[in-house]
Order: sequence, then structure tokens, then C-alpha cells
Amino acid sequence: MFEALSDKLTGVFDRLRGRGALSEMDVGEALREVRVALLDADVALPVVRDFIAKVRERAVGAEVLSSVTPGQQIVKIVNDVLIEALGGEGAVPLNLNAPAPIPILMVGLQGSGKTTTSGKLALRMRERLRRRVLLASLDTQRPAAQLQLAQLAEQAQVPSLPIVAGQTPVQIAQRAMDVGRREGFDIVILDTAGRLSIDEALMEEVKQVRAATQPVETLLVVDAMTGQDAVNTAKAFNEAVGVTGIVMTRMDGDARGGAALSMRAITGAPIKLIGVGEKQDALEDFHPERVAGRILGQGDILGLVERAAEVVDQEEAEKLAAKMMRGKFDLEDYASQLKQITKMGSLSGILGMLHGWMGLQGWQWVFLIEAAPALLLAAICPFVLCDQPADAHWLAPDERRWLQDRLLAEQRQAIGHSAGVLQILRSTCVILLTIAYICIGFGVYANVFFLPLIIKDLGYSNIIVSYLAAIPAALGAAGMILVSRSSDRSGERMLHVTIPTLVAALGLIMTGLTIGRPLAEMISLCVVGCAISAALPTFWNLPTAYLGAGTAAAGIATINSVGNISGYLAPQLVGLLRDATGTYAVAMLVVGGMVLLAAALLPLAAASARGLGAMEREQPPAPA
Ligand SMILES: Nc1nc2c(ncn2[C@@H]2O[C@H](COP(=O)(O)OP(=O)(O)OP(=O)(O)O)[C@@H](O)[C@H]2O)c(=O)[nH]1
Ligand SMILES: [Mg+2]
Repeated sequence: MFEALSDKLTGVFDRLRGRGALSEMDVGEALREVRVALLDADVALPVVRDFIAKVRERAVGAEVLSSVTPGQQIVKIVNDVLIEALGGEGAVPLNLNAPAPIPILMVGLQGSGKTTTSGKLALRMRERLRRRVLLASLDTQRPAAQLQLAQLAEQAQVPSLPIVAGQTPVQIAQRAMDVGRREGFDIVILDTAGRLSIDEALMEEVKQVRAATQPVETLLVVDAMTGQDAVNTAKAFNEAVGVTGIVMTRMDGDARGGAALSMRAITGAPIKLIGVGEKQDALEDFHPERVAGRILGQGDILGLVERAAEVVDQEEAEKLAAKMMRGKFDLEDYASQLKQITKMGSLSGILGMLHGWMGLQGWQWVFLIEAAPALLLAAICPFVLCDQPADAHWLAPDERRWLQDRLLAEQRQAIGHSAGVLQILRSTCVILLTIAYICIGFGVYANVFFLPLIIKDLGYSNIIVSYLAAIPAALGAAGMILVSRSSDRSGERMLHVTIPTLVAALGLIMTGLTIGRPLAEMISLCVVGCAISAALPTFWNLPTAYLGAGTAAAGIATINSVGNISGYLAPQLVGLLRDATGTYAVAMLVVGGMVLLAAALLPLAAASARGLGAMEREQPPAPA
């Protein structure tokens, strides 16, 4: 719904972007156009005046950062003022700090979306907050209104107050609170009747219900499509009965964005939620900074500008540019350039900020760029790699000979020793290793896919998340090398897999128990990252160690192909558990349990391998 406004503003700033220095005339001209754009978008006149005055005050006399253009500087100031006008940074959450049952009263004009929003809210509180919600309709104006809410309640899988004919709204409200208390509900949502316009009778009814139930939140539902009328409605309601928050519905429509912008300034009440569709999950928190970004239509380019201004030393950059022109740009210079860029945050963090560029989402950019090295490698491999050890020019001659001899010996041993494929599939050792590999895979994939999301849940920005997520990964690389080396030196395999697996399981369980406590959670995630990466490469020594030359290949193929099913199952399981419980805690405990099972199965596989050895020994000896 902010498209019209964003198009206009982007047009204004596009014209400013190319210029070197910004004169007072430029500022004046830009602000004139901002004013027209805001008025066009149906922002109330006093709000526009105030807005322009604030931007002008900050723009004139502001020190222009050396690394951004004056136009970008103005965009930044407009963005800041927009966020303030919309209510400051961050969403204002619903107030649920009260003894249960917490009454939430929904008020508003006819057809604004009260009943629909009541259903959406009930679903959200049941799913995300795990609260027991009771829905009650106080709408005695429209015959079918109470049934409408009962249906929505059924969809949201929450109970609704049984309908008793002939009761007044106040009586229904009191009954709802009684049931709420008696039956242990956490939240009681009271949906009132709407009127065509604000009238005495409506306000009186709302006042009486308020007095009878003392709601913790009185949410005014307004239709964004009605523009300035929505703002006037909100003002009248707030003055008459007092509202604690505003829900703007039909933000999915093509309403002009102005109402949202005027709302806070004129009513003083925060917009807490927005409705973005008719379905029950179409309810979102209202984030002023996101809306401001959308109005300016440039993803998070502002953040990029800000960060660039902080870190790139303009003089240094100019020096490098001059060097480049003279063709004297060396590795040293390249390193210094890289250092400046790394100061800006990790690759995915920066790419996430390119959100919207060339019509692609930030995450699409992340995937595109991340695929590039793999594609490059695929193109190079056929030319660099050779077919057999004899041609491997990167090995020393004696290394080549050793490897060839080893392979020959294994081949000789394998002839006549190989067990049938069915026999391998049925062997206890292969079955145990396959199950163990599936379970370890759950740990690996839960870690790979959900680590950033788990960290993000702690409330960090994308950039910080990408830094933090890199720590367990780096520890994983270290763990992998240390454990593999130790295993190769000692020749011991089973414990080198079992112990990291056990540690990873304990780490996952610790993660589940410490969700929401940043330090403890990060330490647990580091333990998981390090241990699970250490367990994986060493694991592949087990099939060769246990199965012998003739059966190892088929065994490895079985374990690998069946075992990789965890790549499909693990994200499903974690996602489902997260949606069902609202946190990652249960999912981490379950995955931790599975990895623990893997740690228990590994020694059993080793024990059963002795049996398989016997199987091979029973085969006729190989011809000399
Ligand atoms: N597109 C869209 N439609 C919505 C949204 N919220 C509500 N609606 C639709 O608006 C219509 C009216 O919604 P209701 O919830 O019945 O409105 P109400 O305020 O309870 O109406 P009364 O009880 O008659 O005063 C329904 O068709 C809803 O599906 C929204 O965010 N987006
Ligand atoms: Mg209704």
C-alpha cells in the first residue's frame, strides 16, 4: 500500500543522487517534492508541515559525510524522521503483563475488521505464545455476528463463549470473564459491535464494557483504505474511550500510505498490528523502520550507506583509486581494500541489504552469490583433476607408488571376498551404521539450517547473526582437523567418532535447555558446531575399517544413500516442532536425543563388525 508514496519519493531522490554538493536550493526543491508526495499519499496537512520542518532543520547545516552523496544524506534524514513519525524504532508489543485472564477489547467502526482480527489474534496467541484463549462476541447488533466469531474460533482452534440469546453486551462480557477465570484461560478477547459512524450509543456501550471488564488492551481496529477518515475515527475513539493500541487492517490493499504516517502524530496511540489479508495468518507486527524502508523503496540500502560512511576511509580509497589508475595496484593494496570491506560485515549480511535490487529479494542474492564458487569449481575440475593416482602430478613419485600399491592390494583381496549386495544390506553392522548416520545427520542439518535462525531469535540484527553464526562454523573446521589428525595418528577410529558424537548430543540438549539465554546458548551452539563437524569425516573411516575391502564400497553406498534422508527429514522435523511449540527448545532436545542414540549405536556397530569379519573369512580364499 506504500507503493505510490515510495515511487514518488524515490523519484525525488534519484534526481538528487547524481549531484556532488547539495545547495540550499536543492534541499528546498527536494522538500517541496516530498511535501507534494506526502499530501498525495493522504498524509494530514499538519503532519506534513511538521515533517518537512524537521527534515529541513536537520538537513541544513548537517555535516555531509565524505563517502556518501548529499542526496543519500537527505534520504537518511528523511528515513529517520519517517521512523519517528511512525512511532520510533521497533514494534510496540501487546501488553500481556497482567494476571490471567487478560481481557482484550476490540473496538471500531462497522466492517473495519474487528471480528476477523479477533480470530487472527486468537490464532497467533495460541500458536506463538502457547496461551489459552477464549473468544467472545458482544455483538448483539447483527444477527449472525456471534456465529461468525464462533466459526473463526473453530478455524483458529480456540474455544468461543457459548451463545446465550437475549443477553446485553455487558452481560456477555461479564460471563466471558467468569468463564475465563473458572476455566483457567490466559486471555479473553472481547469482540464488540461496530456502527456506521461514531455515535453516542456506541461510545456508551464501549464505556460500559470497559468498566465491567477493565481490559488490559483496548485495540481500535481501523480500515487503512479509508485514509484520513481512519485517523479521524481513531482520534474520536481515543478521546472518548481511550485506546491502548491501533490495528490497521487492509494494509494489503492499495490504500495510500498516509494514514499510517498521520496516525501516531494525531492520535498519540501506537499502531501495534497490521492486517494484511483475509486469511487468519495475515496479521503482522507493525515495525516503523520496515515501513519507512518500504516508503523509501530501497531495501536496506540506507543501512549500507550508514555502514560505509562509518568504515571506508575516504582518503585511503582515493589513494588506491589513484594507484589503480597508474597500474600500480598490488596485492598489498588488495588486502587493505578487502580489510575495509570486511569491516562492513559478512558477505551474506551485505547481500541481505541488497534486498530489492534488480527485483530480487535479499535472500535470492545470497543464494546466487553463494552458488558461484561451486559452479566455478565444477567448471575447473575436469581440467585439473586426473583419472588415476599415476597421473596425479601433485603427489611425489613415492607417494604415487604407495597409493597404487595399496589400491592393487585391496583389489586383489577383494576378488572372491565380496559378499552379495543383499547380504550387505542385511548385515547388522551396516544397518546400525546407517541408523547412526541418519541420527548424526539430524544433528548436522538442524545445525546447518537453523543455527542462524536460532541466533536471530535472540534479537540480533542480520549482520550480527552472520558474525555469530560463523563462530560455531569456524570451531567446526578446527574440530574436524584436530580429531581427524588424532585419529590418523593413533589409528583408533570408533572412539574418535563416538566421543564427538556424544559431545554434539550433549551440546544440542544444552542448547534446548538454554534457549533465550544468549551466552549459554551461544556456548552450547559452539559445542555442537565443533563436535558435529569433527564426528562427520571420521565417521567414514568406520565402514572401511569394519567391512573389509570386498564389502566396503556397497556398505558405504548403502549408508550414504539411505542416511542422507536426514537432509530431508531434519529440517521438516525442526520446523514442525518450532511451529507447534513456538520455540526451538523442544526441537533441539529431540534432535539431541537422536544424536545421543547415534553415539550409543556406534560401539554396537563395532561389536557386530566382528561377525561380519567372520562372514568374509568364510568365503573361499582368493586365488593367488
Ligand atoms: N483484505 C483484507 N480484508 C480484511 C482484513 N481484515 C478484515 N478483512 C475483511 O473485511 C471484512 C469485514 O471484516 P469483519 O471482521 O467482519 O469486520 P467487523 O469490524 O467485525 O464488522 P462488524 O462486526 O460488522 O462491525 C471481511 O470480509 C474480512 O475478511 C485485512 O487485513 N485485509
Ligand atoms: Mg464483527
